[in-house]
Amino acid sequence: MMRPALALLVCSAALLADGIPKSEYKTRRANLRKSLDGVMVLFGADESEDLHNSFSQESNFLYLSGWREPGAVMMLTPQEEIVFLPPRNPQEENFTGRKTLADAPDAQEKTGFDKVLPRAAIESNFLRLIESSRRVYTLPRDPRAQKLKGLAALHEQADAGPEIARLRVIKSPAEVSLIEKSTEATTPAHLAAWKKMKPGMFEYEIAAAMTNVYFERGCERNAYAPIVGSGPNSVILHYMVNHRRIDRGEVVLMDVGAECSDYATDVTRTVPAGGKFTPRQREIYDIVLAAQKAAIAAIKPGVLMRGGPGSLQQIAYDYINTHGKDSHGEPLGKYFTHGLGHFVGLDVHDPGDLSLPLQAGMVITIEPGIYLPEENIGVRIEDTLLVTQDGAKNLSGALPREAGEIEKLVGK
Ligand SMILES: [Mn+2]
Repeated sequence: MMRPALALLVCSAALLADGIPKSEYKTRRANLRKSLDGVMVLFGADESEDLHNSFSQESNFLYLSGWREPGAVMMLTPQEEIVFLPPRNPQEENFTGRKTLADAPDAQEKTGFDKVLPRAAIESNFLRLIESSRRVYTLPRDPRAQKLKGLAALHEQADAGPEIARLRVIKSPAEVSLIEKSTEATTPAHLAAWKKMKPGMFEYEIAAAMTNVYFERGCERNAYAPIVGSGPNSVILHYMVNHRRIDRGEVVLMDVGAECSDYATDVTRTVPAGGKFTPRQREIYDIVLAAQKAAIAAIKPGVLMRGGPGSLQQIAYDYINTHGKDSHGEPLGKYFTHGLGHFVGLDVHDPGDLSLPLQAGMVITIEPGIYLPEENIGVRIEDTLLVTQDGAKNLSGALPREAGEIEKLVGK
């Protein structure tokens, strides 16, 4: 009696290994192909000898195919879609395992492409497809596209990136749940760090305590190198060395997020190392928090992230610039030294045009900060949010932000 149920379970797990149904990839390609005026060529990531990082598929390629084997190439036109797979390389397979071949009987089913050809057929198919095309779309920074572009010297050259980003900025329900999964694994990571935090610990110990939590929950990567900056390091925006010993009386800024099933999240909190903010730290903290709340409250479709009055960036900046002073009595706006946020998805800094009005289905961060090098105080508070029809859903909202709540949890 057990067997049929078990078989069903195994089968659905295989189809939905990453949570995105195969049919969704096909729909994404169909939507992209409709907007093309020519042929798009995309190169997937190649097998690399870099032992520092595990194989990671190029994110546009992954978005359009879900394909996780190295060395693939795709060509898309309004009429056709083809994926090209590399030939067998026994030497490489020794190290990294068997790969799917273009003539494998299940190649179509596995890739989701009706046409699967060997890489040797790239040039002939490209020449065939450009005959009836006006434009050739490639990722301009990809050196592997140069040779094909040379074969289409008289065609108009276009950047594939923005075309794909137009789709990538709006997340499907399946994508939102994967970002939620990464975020839900990141929340307890931050809480674990607060619990463990005490003066005398090293930044890397805190980073390890955090990443352990989400790796144990099945997340395969950090969404970005963990940032744990104490005292003077809290004012360095992308501090990733994590080698300093945390001192009493300092703030510790933790910008740490998981990547689970290829989707990132991005969460920052700043806490007092000894469990209690000094009055000055608390003053700065509360200004950053209020600026973040003001920006989040203003999120809705149609609002601008940046550029112009009424934009979220302006709302956060204005709050910071009209509250508190630096040690010279000057306003604090100039210490908010970076953008208010960015898109999050397959990449932690997901592509997309941040100057366009927000739309429901976008996932963004809101991360104001104040960095005062003269006082060794850096505070950033960052959440990952889904833009909804009438506002926003804070996906990392389960992680406390109020100074009083944080103080109750640090070192306990
Ligand atoms: Mn961020």
